[in-house]
Amino acid sequence: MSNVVSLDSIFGLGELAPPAVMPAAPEAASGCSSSSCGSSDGPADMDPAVWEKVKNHPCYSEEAHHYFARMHVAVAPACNIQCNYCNRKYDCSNESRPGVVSEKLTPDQAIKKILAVAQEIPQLSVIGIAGPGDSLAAAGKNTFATFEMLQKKAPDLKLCLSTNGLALPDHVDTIAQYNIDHVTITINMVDPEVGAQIYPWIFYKHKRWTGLDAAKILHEQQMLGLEMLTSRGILVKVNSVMIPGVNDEHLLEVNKAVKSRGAFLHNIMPLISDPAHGTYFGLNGQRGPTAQELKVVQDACEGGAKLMRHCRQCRADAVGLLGEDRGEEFTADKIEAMGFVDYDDEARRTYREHVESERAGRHASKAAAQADVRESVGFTVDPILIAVATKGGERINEHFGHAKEFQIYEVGPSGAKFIGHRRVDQYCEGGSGDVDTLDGVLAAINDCTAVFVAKIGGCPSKSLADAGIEPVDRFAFDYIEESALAYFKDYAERLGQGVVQSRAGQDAVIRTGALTARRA
Ligand code: CLF
Ligand code: SF4
Repeated sequence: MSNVVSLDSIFGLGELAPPAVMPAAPEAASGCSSSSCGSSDGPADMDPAVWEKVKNHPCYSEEAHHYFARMHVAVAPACNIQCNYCNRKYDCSNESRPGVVSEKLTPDQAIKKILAVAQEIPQLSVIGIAGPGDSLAAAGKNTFATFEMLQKKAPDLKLCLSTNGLALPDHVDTIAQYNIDHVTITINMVDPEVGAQIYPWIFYKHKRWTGLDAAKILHEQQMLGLEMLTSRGILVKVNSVMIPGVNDEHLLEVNKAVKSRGAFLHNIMPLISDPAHGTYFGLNGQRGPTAQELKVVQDACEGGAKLMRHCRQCRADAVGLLGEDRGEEFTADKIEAMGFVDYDDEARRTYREHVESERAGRHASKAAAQADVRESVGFTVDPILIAVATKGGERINEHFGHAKEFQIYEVGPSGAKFIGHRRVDQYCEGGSGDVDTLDGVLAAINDCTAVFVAKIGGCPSKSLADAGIEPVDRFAFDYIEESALAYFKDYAERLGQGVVQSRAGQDAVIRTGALTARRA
């Protein structure tokens, strides 16, 4: 496979008409724009040094996740705590979906794999270590051995790690020493009473602790580790698993506590719970939240620590853009067959230059589209949700029947804001659609007013329309946010005429099954 660097060829944009001409930028934009909310902050909203660190990191910048890929290397098999949502036979739920066993790697194998993947995927910008256990258990030996080598072999790749935080204070100096600029801590509580319902035990200072004692130690270590990292200028993202009835309301307090200690982002993720995973929660009927329950908690946290809403809860050996997993292209035997791969960053550099120039133009066109809506619609119409079929590049460039996830945007007078994604099974396999699968898609986007696609057949179009969700293909291959705002303007007009109805109050199902999306 060659190293393709054009955005058009990477995202398959060239097969269709060029995007519509975007409106000119207004002379001045004010108020909350889509690029000034949450993790979608842009260069105008932050310190230039921080922007440099996050602009190509798909998890730390919502905008970057449309363009850049991450790769996890599963070098950390051990764990020092037990979470009630984890079954140790499977991957770490902190940064991955349980239920799929990883191919565990030694640091040497990991480096070989990273160099091979970096040559094949020019979008690759970040290497993360997120399990399958805890990256800092067992003294973080494999984690740091991998990063030490990687720093020398491929210095253009950002280093990122994820931890439950128990051992974090012991390793902050090493993290700083290896220039690991991005650290995720999973913090599900700041009250040990809540923690005791999530963690049956921890292993700390050569001893197993249970109950409130365990939760208290974990909490103190997490807070200390967070403070130590942020005081050194290391960007910290906090992941929280939302467990209805256990910590859902409590997450507001978590948000405040991590904000006051300097966390850069807060990522509230839905609990993945299924008896088939064999977890304590799964076996005891603990459910995960619905889409609207998750959104209510996330919305309540707005104004506190900035929220990340584009997490895909990826596997500990995930490879590719968020929302896709190209891991099967890079199994150990395939890497072996590729032979020795040397470091070469030319394709990645060229790709980053393309992205940089494309993104610069986008900020103005988004602001212009938003100003147009604000002027013509005002704040008289409530925001709506739309689902988008996309392969990346911030464009509507996926067919309805090929989508394995839909990106969800909230669109209104304040702009178009990415608020999440919904995994689905692919409706069309081998040229024909499956009715049962379509029911699953409808359930996943049931709170949306419209679904934006590059193309859609007559049959699913009718089912969507019957369910009250408008299929929209007139923006095929255009940019998402500008198209969403143009649609909202038209929707507001039709709503005023009584031609369409509001879908306020609908809820949708978050699918907890496997992420099996693969780039065709
Ligand atoms: Fe990996 Fe995590 Fe780094 Fe990202 S993932 S270690 S910060 S490079 Fe990203 Fe995946 Fe969500 Fe994690 S989408 S699970 S937040
Ligand atoms: Fe599982 Fe990760 Fe929790 Fe350890 S920290 S028990 S590996 S979810």
